[in-house]
Amino acid sequence: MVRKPVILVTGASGEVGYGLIEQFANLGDMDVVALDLKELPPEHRAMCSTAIAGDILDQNLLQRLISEYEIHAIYHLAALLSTRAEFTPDTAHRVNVEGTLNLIKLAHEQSRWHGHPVRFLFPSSIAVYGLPSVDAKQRAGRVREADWNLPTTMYGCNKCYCEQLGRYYTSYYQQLSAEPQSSGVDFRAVRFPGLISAFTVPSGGTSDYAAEMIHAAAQRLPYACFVGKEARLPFMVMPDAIKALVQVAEAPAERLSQRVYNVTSFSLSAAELRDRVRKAFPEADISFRPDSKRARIVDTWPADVDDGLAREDWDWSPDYDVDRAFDEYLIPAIAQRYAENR
Ligand code: AKB
Repeated sequence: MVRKPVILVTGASGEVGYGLIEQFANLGDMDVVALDLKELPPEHRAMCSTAIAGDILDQNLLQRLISEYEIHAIYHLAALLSTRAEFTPDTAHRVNVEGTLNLIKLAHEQSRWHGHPVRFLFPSSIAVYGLPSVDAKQRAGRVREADWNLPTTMYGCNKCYCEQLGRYYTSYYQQLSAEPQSSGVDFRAVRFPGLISAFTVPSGGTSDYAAEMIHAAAQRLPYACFVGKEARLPFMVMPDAIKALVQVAEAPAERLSQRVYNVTSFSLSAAELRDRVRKAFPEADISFRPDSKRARIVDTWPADVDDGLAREDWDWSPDYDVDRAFDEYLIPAIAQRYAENR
């Protein structure tokens, strides 16, 4: 039985999933198998060679993927985000950790079958960081990958552990065996800052206030921000997130000095964000009603990150700085989206 060479995208019905599937459709030279608990909407299903509604914890489904497809790359996007994971930590562990290990093992198995390394792309997060106080956060400035890996959320712990699992499978798998062999897993992770899309609104995250504020203003809905005015985070718009994943995937392995990279575009306080939204939507009713517990999570995440290694090792640079992000991508697309609905 001839197995079809494909790329597997898990969490395909999520924000990053849509963007990635569209990118591959534009590139047009890859067969994509999309996997998500939720059915893909028809327009995205049409862009994939196969769209499967299924669970990454379902061993029968994973065995089926192994027998039916020759998978050369896995974009493993399926995950419960930080706020949601705090309410269901056990489920978060199962999905975020056991699910990821299932897919890493699938990559290993696939590589054994077709004899080529399987590129495993993993969206990690600034949630792996844990700054002990707002003062420490201010002093830390642009945080490097090796600093402050002290996550304070289940999601952050999950991402941190999975980064280490990926490093282990890539470089140390079965190191005690008589003839150690490569696992065939070529793990590459980017630590995403808060992501903002013009076409989807996030759910279950703690950096979601940024997208929520913009989308609410465009719909002329009042928005009470759950963090304080001074809360600062690094952000990136969705096209740059897709660019980072595809670019690190294409980087020659010999150029990678490590397997986990910071990437970012701009850093904004919630007040600066409000000002930019108000510039586009002067009538916007934006208030600040901090949720102390969620706001504390944001206070433990860095105000900015140092993505110098990504720039050095695989020529990373975002296409959208803060001005382009708002003036050329977010505001025009979001304003049009809701104007059409009015
Ligand atoms: C979240 O808020 O959970 C995510 C993230 C920062 O990884 N958006």
